[in-house]
Amino acid sequence: PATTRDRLRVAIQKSGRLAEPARDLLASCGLTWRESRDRLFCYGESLPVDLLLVRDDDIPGLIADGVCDLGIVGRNVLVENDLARQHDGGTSALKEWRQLGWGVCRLDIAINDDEQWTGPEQLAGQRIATSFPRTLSRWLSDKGVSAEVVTLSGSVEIAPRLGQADVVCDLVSTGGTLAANSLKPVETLLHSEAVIAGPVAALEDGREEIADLLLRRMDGALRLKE
Ligand code: PRT
Ligand code: ZN
Repeated sequence: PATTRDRLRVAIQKSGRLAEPARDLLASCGLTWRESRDRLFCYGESLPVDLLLVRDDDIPGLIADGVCDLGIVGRNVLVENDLARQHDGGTSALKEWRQLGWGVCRLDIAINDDEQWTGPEQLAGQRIATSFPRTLSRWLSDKGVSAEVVTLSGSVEIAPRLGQADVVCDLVSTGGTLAANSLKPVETLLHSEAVIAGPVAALEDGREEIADLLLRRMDGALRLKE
């Protein structure tokens, strides 16, 4: 990095499922902050820890590029980005520093609920809609199955009804959304939860010390919740 940075920068989701629990967790570590007018940046007052409020999909890239030091993100997003990076010839730049135990969900294959499931080979030649193409492709190649991956950014569960796909690969928590779309889960590709993502390498310019302090407090806060 061209410039030194002596404050820790943590990326969290601006709005969505992980936004509030992430802020609650940081607040339980004694963090207070001042929000910028545009609500994209929070300046840490009680500790030298600033927050960047972004889309969850942007979090791995921000850490990999060194713009942020840590992030709170679903494992599903971290894995997908990591596979994309490997696909582009890069190496894994990120790892999970902590598992947070909330934001729990699965990445599942789901088929029409009136169909029988005999196993992954049944997917051969089928069109599978997903927002996680790399994770799905890796799973398919692990299973030795050749299928067509249809990448959609949202509303994956209605793709079969729209004729865009035969099968879906989507995040599931209660299963209510699948059921409402006459789909049933048949295989799990990934068990996910919110994690603290950070670089594989150590932080620089004294930020490692701040991160240690924050993570120690976080461990305390997470233990209290158990
Ligand atoms: O705007 P931004 O890009 O930041 O947000 P997003 O829309 O991409 O993400 P968001 O807020 O929906 O989810 C953030 C993270 O929450 C995900 O990456 C997961 O790690 C985690 N998570 C946990 C979930 C779910 N549970 C979940 N159920 N993410 C999405 N869902 C969706 C799922 O895609 C499906 O549409 O909820 C529906 C299924 O829920 P059930 O309960 O009916 O099974
Ligand atoms: Zn997203």
